[in-house]
Amino acid sequence: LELQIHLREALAAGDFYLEYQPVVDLGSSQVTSVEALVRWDHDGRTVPPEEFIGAAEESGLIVPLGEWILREACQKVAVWRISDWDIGLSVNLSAKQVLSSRFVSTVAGVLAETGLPAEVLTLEVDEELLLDDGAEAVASLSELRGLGVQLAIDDYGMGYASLAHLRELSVDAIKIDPSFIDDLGRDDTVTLLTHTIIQLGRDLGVQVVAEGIERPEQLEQLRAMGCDHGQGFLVARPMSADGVEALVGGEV
Ligand code: G
Ligand code: G
Ligand code: MN
Ligand code: NA
Repeated sequence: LELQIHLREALAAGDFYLEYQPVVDLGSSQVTSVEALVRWDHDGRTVPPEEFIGAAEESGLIVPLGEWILREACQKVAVWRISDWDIGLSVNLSAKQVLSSRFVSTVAGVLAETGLPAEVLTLEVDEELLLDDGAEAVASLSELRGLGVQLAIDDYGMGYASLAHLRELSVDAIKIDPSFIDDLGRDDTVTLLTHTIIQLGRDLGVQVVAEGIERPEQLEQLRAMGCDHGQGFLVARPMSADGVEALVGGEV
């Protein structure tokens, strides 16, 4: 409960900030998009989202916090795009946000306000969201997709009935869970499953992003398997907006 009070105060005080993790095209090694990740410095340390997203969901604060995250990230990427940098943006959503009654109008409003084209924004949802409140969530997400927003399934492959989810919700991308990438080349079954997910994405015309790339062999293997995009500490860590600008240097 104390945490929830601190979170509310932090939002009011503007104490949250965003980092951006670059996502690269594995063919060209170019940065094609960034994933926005929320951060909170509190009591002299950076509190990981795992420690506060849950509390924000329970208290309902995730709705205004999520709106702040979306607006902040869209504003930043809209500025980059004005400088002629063709970059996409991914934002993570929690179920509570998607199920809030004003979710669709909030996203549409933020896009209109920031001038960010809908196609530039990818909303990431995990498979859990499609379980409990599936129908309602799918309706809202599909409405946004109708406006041109892209959808991605995050942490793909870890959910119950991962294949069925691709039938329930039309998506533009799947992000392979880091646990698969971690065992890539070490565990034959995992390697085969990863290859199968990449092939599935290709057959469905869905982009495939491998997450949690930490070792050069993983990168090589994913390239050889024809995986479209990659993300991970080996490629680039989550960093400040200034860090992203410095990384891509001349491009901006
Ligand atoms: O950035 P990091 O690895 O610490 O993220 C840990 C977890 O927190 C991940 O599951 C990630 O999706 C989640 N997360 C990070 N930023 C956000 C955010 O802006 N909104 C939501 N809902 N989850 C986030
Ligand atoms: O659940 P989601 O995929 O949104 O989680 C994103 C989080 O994963 C990021 O906040 C980031 O801190 C973390 N992350 C990104 N790349 C790597 C990596 O290569 N290794 C590990 N352990 N975590 C990573
Ligand atoms: Mn994510
Ligand atoms: Na996520």
